[in-house]
Amino acid sequence: IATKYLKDYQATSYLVDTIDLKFEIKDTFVIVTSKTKYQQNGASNSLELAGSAELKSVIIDGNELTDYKLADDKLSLNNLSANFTLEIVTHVDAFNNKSCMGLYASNGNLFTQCEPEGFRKITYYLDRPDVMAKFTTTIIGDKDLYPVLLSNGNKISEKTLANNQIEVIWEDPYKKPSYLFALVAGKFAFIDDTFTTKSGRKVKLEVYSEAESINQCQHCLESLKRAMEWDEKRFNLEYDLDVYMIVASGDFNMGAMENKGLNIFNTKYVLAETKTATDTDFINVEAVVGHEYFHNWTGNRVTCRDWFQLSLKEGLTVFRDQEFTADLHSRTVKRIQDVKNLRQMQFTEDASPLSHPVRPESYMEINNFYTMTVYEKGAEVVRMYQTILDKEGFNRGLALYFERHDGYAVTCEDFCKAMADANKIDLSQFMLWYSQSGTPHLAISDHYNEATKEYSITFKQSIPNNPTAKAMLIPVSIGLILDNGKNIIPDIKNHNTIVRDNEVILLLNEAENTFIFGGISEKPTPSILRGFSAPVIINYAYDEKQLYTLARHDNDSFNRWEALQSIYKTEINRIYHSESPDKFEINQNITKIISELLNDATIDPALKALSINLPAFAELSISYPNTDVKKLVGSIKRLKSAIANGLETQLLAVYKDNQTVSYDFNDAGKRALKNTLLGYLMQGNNTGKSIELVAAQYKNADNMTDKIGALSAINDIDSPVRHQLLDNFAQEYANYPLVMDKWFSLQSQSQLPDTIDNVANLLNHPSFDKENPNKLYSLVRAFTANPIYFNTDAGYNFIAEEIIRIDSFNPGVAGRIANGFSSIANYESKYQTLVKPQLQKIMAKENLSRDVYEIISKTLQ
Ligand code: BAL
Ligand code: ZN
Repeated sequence: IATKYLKDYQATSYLVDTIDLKFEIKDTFVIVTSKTKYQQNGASNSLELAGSAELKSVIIDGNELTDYKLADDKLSLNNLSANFTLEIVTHVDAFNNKSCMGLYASNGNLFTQCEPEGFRKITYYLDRPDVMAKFTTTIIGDKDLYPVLLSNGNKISEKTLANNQIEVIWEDPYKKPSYLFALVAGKFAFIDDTFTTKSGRKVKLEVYSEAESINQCQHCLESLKRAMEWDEKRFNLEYDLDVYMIVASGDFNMGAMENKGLNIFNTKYVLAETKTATDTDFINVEAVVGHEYFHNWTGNRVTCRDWFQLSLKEGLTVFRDQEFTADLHSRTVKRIQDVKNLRQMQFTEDASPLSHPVRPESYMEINNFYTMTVYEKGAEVVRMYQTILDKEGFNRGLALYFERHDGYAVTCEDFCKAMADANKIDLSQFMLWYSQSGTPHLAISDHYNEATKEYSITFKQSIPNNPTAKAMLIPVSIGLILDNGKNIIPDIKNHNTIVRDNEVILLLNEAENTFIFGGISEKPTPSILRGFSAPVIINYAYDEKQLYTLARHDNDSFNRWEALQSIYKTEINRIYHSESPDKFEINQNITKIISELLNDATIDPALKALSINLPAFAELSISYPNTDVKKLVGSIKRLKSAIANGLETQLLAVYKDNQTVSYDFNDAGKRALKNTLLGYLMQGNNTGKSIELVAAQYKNADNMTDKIGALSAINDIDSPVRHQLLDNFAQEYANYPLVMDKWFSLQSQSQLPDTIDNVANLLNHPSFDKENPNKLYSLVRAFTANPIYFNTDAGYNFIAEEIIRIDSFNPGVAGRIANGFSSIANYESKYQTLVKPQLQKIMAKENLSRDVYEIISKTLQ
């Protein structure tokens, strides 16, 4: 299997002016006719087009060609003129396509997914992002089967033909690469509204879904309006077509897709109403609607030159959606959630055999690079520009980026250069964030000079799994705190620092940097990496007293949370290394500070919930070389039950105080706190009483958050109540596929001993669908995050068999599940011994996809 390299990039020998597509939907297949105008670009008069659909005819400037070369999914054309029109007819087997890539059917409706390389499954084309063209799309289908026919841009004609057929023509006035092409055909209901842009243009907004779920679409439509308004206010970016459409599909590999003017979404990120969606679902729908909308500028108007640059649009757009959520809800809560996610998913990826830079230098299958590193670390990289340049400077850079590159396919250098030029600074060292893989570590030491009243702090940067890495530009936001809890704004003596409002940012740029602060009356406690100003791991030997000072007095709310996390991590580490973890007596200062926190009326309940949440196994495991999986899971559990027993009365009282009367989304924080506390109480000794609480909460719940909260709390407890509630839930929501996904996920996460058998049996549950991506993610992929049961012979075998089964119809989903094997490299060697034959079995599968081959072969290395 060939590897593609960034260094080999070459422009194409021809470019495309226009492409006219015609889709004729027949009973068992779709006839696609593409008429493309090509124009020479350089000296070569040969052209290679990517494609894998059944090729029926090739016509160049009206003359049928018969001696074309078709091999390895490529159509080669030679001796071409400088300008010519190529007409290609293909037959697309859309109704049997289970890969959810290209043109495929889902529940009788037709959808496309072209990013990154799905367009080649439809016709033969220069299917790469640097070939941008104007698209016109004609769709012809049966009026009863396909009353709704949609594509990108504006609808320019609709008419009825003979034999009950309708024909609709769409024209997209903006040039775009093929990955942004979309088509939808079928029976849908829709809701609509309008949005008037800041320059007064009235835009039609439409959300489509199957009729039975259209009453769950209003939140999506409202979220779209909020996103449009926010992007105008925050970044001065306005929508550019007459209509914006979102269509929900129940079969979709990703979350959603930003096709120009016609977003296609996984139902998971469209449908949301209180009875069936949790508070988190509501926030996620809003965030994903925002994300796809924001792509209209960052991705569509300015796109990527090649797929190595994927983070150019994804990192930037994730940053934009994170800011959208932060501006609309709690900024601190959002930041903490994003950092938790980064640590659990991206830091682990970066510590695994699949570690790669934000801009990878090579790939076998680009589908494998829609990763946490490209998306989430990419977003952190964009955030650092803003941290260094401030909001105004960042906005100036972004404006220059659009001024220079609107309508073009560009690179990460172009983005960096726009930021640098707009602010007249040199950011060349910053580019290392795109090319160096691995999480940087900062070893930090400090010194206080009593005589001079100077405090100095030294940072040594390194990337442990990338020893040749060069020193990067790392912005470290810092504060100093005195023993009495006072936060001081220090007088800084170095040049490479930024002092802005109440913030001091140190710019690390060498293997070792020292910063000196004057006028400090006593040895302070440093509050380092405020707001998580860079995606790094810091190592500073805080003593216990310092951590409690930070947890109580740091002005930076993120670092108050972070100090508590460090307190928990220290304790978990002590338990892990103790003689008998089961009997370990925990430090009473922990229960004391949690008690204080819960009593503090000034702290918002959502933040309280996050503050008492212990760090997850995935996040901790990377700092335990040769992780003893069971011991680490047990150590976290031990801390949790000790807190539950130590504070039982108070936890119960706060649980009761945070009951909500009738559902209001604004009480989400209270629900988060209440459900976190219920989870704690269930881990305590008073199991009987806690089970009663769970049963009562489940019974009285008027919203999905509280139902799931109750089920999660009892999910690891072997009690008949657990079975009753799960059965009751399955009956009530049998007709709600997204809700059943939660039910499958819960069971795949359970720590009860029958979990593996149960998960395997659930594949045959009537609500399960062995070919549906959401179902496979909720049960099979979710199981790879169950540390105790996935990491067993039977667990590895189950996942390997599923990967082999799924790979034959949906390599994209199989590849995503295969990722679950990568973290094992950090565990005790017995796990590697167990998993190896399973990985070899996958490698031996006939016709193994590129997707799975690449992931498993790298994991095996
Ligand atoms: N472009 C793929 C889906 C997304 O990131 O929006
Ligand atoms: Zn995206």
